[in-house]
Amino acid sequence: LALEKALRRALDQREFELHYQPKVDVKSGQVLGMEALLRWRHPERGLVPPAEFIPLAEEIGLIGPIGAWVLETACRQNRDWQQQGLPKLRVAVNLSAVQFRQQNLPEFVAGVLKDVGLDASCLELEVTESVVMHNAKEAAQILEKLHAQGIHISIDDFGTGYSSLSYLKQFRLDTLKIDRSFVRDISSDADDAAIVRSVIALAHSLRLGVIAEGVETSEQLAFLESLDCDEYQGYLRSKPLSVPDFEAFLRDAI
Ligand code: G
Ligand code: G
Ligand code: NA
Ligand code: MN
Repeated sequence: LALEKALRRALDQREFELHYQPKVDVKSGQVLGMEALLRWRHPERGLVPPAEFIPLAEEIGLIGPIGAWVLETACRQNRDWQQQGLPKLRVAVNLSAVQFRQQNLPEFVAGVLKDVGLDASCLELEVTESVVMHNAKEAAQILEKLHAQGIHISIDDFGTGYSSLSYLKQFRLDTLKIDRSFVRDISSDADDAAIVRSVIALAHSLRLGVIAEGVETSEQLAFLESLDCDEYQGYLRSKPLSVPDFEAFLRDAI
């Protein structure tokens, strides 16, 4: 209950912040974009990771305003970086199940892009398989409306949900994100290597991009390159960084 009270106050008290982790081209090492990751700077508990408060936020109906704040903040930050002369990158925002089903999501996102003045092509939305699988018909319509604006759509944690592959051809998608649990032992575990190889082939034959998460070693990266993976994200290049640290990272990277 104390946590619930604190969470209700957090937006007003400006206790949320976004950290950013780069998405990198496997072959060239070029930074192509970044994922915005929500953090709660709690006055006593310190930096609280999203897994510890997003389920509660959904339960008590706070995910709407929090999600709106995340989307607006990430879009505004990206526009600011572009105005500062940094390269035009795409920012990825995570959507939970409740947010994805909120009334008029496509119209809401369009309004934010317009207000902020950010190209739709500079926004990516990450949703998990279970989010889109639940009521696939409705999900297909939402994704179509988002995609029609030029927004990129990624399937997060690909391979970990209970889903049928048939949704891949029903939905307007751009990228599959291979979950980091498959990447961890990729260079030593033949089964993980086979799964990752298959997901990359599947993505490419459906003309989708593919990004590997949780890349921590140059050995993993070399293996992913040999499998023709397009992009990667992970501690090898950078952990998620605060705004000033990510800015310094970007200036150094370009
Ligand atoms: O940042 P971290 O690596 O701890 O993220 C843990 C989980 O929290 C990830 O699954 C990520 O998708 C989710 N997450 C991070 N930021 C957000 C956000 O702004 N909104 C939602 N719905 N989930 C987020
Ligand atoms: O949305 P998703 O659940 O995939 O969120 C990404 C999570 O993975 C975040 O919590 C982020 O901090 C974490 N992460 C990002 N890169 C790495 C990495 O290289 N190794 C590990 N263990 N975690 C990572
Ligand atoms: Na994500
Ligand atoms: Mn993920």
